[in-house]
Amino acid sequence: MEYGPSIEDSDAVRDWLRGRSPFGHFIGGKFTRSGTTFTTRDPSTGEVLAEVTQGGDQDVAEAVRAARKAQNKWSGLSGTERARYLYAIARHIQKRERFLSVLETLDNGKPIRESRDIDIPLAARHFYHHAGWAELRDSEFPGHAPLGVCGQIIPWNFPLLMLAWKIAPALAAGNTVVLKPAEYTPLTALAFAEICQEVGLPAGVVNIVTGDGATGAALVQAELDKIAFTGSTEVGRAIADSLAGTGRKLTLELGGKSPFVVMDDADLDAAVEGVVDSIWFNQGQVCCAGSRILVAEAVAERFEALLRARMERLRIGQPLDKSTDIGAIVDPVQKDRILSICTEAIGAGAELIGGQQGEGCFIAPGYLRNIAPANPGMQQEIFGPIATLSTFRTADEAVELANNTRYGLAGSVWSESATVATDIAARIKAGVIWINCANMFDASAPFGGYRESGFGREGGRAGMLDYLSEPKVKSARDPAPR
Ligand code: TXE
Repeated sequence: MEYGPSIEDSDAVRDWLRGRSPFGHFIGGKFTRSGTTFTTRDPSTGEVLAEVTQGGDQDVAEAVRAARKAQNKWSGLSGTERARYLYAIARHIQKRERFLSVLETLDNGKPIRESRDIDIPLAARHFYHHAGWAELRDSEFPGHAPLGVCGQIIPWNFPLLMLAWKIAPALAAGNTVVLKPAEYTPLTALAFAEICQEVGLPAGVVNIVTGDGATGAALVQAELDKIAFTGSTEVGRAIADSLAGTGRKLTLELGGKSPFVVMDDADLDAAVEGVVDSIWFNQGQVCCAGSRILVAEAVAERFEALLRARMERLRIGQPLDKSTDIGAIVDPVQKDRILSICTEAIGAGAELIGGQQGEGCFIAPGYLRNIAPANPGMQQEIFGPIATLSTFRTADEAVELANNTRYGLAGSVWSESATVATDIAARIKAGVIWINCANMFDASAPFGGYRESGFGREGGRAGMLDYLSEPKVKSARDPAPR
């Protein structure tokens, strides 16, 4: 028997889509009638998958009202009762794992191995983890209260997983939510809405409004208690500006240009495999991708030869094929963005190895070499399967290059010496540093950035605090306990 989703499973998903398209929003526990719609496509073929409703101010207002109405009751449930819903959601995600991974791959273009082994299991894991926090809220965070109604705007690179990162902690803390998925990938969020119905989640606790940036902007302006945004630095900055002075809580998880530092004593085979996991995972459309490879000059030639050989063995192809390593870029607009940064980088003197553009939304993996620190390819987030490769001579130089960025989301260090690795790791300014591994996630490990990568944390205790109010301090005049 074959393990995991196969191409045949896509028939069941297509039937599901045909039965529901055009999709409405999910507000107050029900799907609304569809309105003006937009199309979502399979980027690997251009096939239309479904029509989805473009949310306007009215839809957003209705969703916020539904969330507001549900909030007191939800927050007033005991931790155990809230946890029971989160456990049920986690189990239902697992039950529909095959279906959700095929749906995610169709809508996003990512290889099925990744949706099956990473996106969907981690989404379930996030709900399991936060079910625990729901039970512990009152004992672990005495004096804190839920914030109220949270608006959540998510990107298209990990659609269901980013939804889980946002919704699970919000609900565990006792908030209700209005979430807007990205316009390229709204489908797993709508399947998730069905899961909310299946587990009998009280109406209005989770609301999903689909649409583009204008819908997101309408959500930011609505009567909310918090906005949690993951997306581009530009939009994050605009949101922060528009909320200035409103006193509303905001967390931003933005772009990155994370360093991947290979010291001269590193296990080079392992480091090359790390590059595959880091920049060629999800076609490089990963906020914490190790997109700047910095390698010690003494081993650079050997490392590059290994890297090139490994890169040439990666299989580009149909995302639903289980042997595919590199699937499709999410949309032609994103593909053009990637190519235009590469062209700029080449114009500024860099040499591109690999990175050929294919038909449709495909780009082969590649890297830019002979690239100066100020080259736009070194400074801008390419958000595609193209890394940069440069060398350093000393540890200090490695740290200086690693920190030569406006971002500060993640990084990784490769060395066989724990002393060397931890010393470098401590000096890199980033929210997460991995040693001898990359892109490792766990629901209990807080994730988030510094500088232009944003602020706030998702996951674990720190992530819970971002969905709770500041603690109420007991006044000195309170009577002493007897
Ligand atoms: O992002 P946008 P795009 C980076 C990456 C990528 C670039 C552009 O470099 O190439 O951003 O991608 C919603 N008010 N990242 O254009 O526009 C939008 O509908 C409120 C890194 O897709 O930021 C979607 O739901 N919301 C990133 C979400 O914001 C608005 C992941 C993200 O879209 C809005 C994605 C507005 N004015 C892109 N405009 C990461 N950190 O992982 C758009 N949106």
